[in-house]
Amino acid sequence: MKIGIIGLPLVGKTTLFNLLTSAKTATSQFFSGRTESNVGTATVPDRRIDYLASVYHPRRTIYASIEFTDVAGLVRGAASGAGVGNQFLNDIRQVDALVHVVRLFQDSDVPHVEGSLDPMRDLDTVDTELVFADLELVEKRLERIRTAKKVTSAQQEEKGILEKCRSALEAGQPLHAVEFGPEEKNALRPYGFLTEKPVVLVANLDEEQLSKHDYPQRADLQKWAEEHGVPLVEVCAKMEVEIAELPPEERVPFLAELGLEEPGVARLARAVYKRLGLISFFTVGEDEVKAWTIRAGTPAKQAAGKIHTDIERGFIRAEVVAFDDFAAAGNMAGARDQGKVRLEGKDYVVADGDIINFRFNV
Ligand SMILES: Nc1nc2c(ncn2[C@@H]2O[C@H](COP(=O)(O)OP(=O)(O)OP(=O)(O)O)[C@@H](O)[C@H]2O)c(=O)[nH]1
Ligand SMILES: [Mg+2]
Repeated sequence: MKIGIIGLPLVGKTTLFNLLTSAKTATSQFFSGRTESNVGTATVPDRRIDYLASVYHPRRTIYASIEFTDVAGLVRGAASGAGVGNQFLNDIRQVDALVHVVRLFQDSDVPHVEGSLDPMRDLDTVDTELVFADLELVEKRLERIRTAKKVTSAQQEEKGILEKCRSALEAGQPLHAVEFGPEEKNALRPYGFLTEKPVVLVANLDEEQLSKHDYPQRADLQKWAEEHGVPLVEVCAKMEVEIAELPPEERVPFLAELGLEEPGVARLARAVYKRLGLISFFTVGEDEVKAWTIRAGTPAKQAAGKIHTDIERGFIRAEVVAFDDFAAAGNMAGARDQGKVRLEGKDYVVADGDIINFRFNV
């Protein structure tokens, strides 16, 4: 899975990126003018995998992972060239979701691009720039069709869809708010329109705000998030980077002091999974304990295809035990004795936390 990190300049995007991917990319204290993107992989923490690894002592323990791309900051007017423009957005056209970082932290050493703290305004500024960026792409494509020597019937159809996009975007409407049929959706996919992508909102707080559970416009942000079906995750990126640099056994008490039960990456990953309708199932053994990411609602046979197409093709049955049942029994033999290991057929809908052994025939 791929995720792009967006927001105004100097809101803590790269700090969050470093936190998520354990990278050490330099952060900026002034407008840097840099436009290169940072790409890195985050491991998705999962206590269930920790537990399974403690039972099996496998040679390899493989957590789910997410690839993050951290881009430059978008400023008001970026579409007309302000700041460093918006061409860098092309680096995140193919991501599955966006993490939008808004600044809440107060720090007189770090200038705010708009001169004052106002997360609702900032949210809107960035969203507006995304609309402009998509509109630019639509117009470029329409222009290409208009100037083509010969317009194919496929292009004619595409033109209709693009015009529908254009009128929505011109009205300031993001594409996720437009009704598209399944075929239209397919036709739009290769473009990677940014306003079509699911969003997770990250409020980057300072320590004081986090410990007080309060910050400017909190209620407005929560209301906005709820109305838009967008998860809101509160982090203190800078503090959490510092905590992540401590030896593992010292991290928990520091997080607890901030009122956090687990690191930001775990909370963010959960929000992303939920927003995208993703779940995990596990495969276990002495060789490997591994988490697999699938869409909720995926049938067993198709889930097997995640592991290998041979397993999907030769699918016979799935031996399934729910993680909680496994943990209550302590091991597979115990779960079996308690009758918790089920045999499921190809249409069984895999549940989050299922431990699965696929039986197949090649
Ligand atoms: N006080 C405080 N400072 C922070 C926090 N998060 C980031 N910063 C600081 O803000 C500055 C900008 O952070 P970056 O992570 O580089 O921000 P950015 O959004 O990537 O900035 P651009 O790439 O220039 O758009 C750095 O000096 C960070 O140390 C925070 O939670 N609290
Ligand atoms: Mg940055």
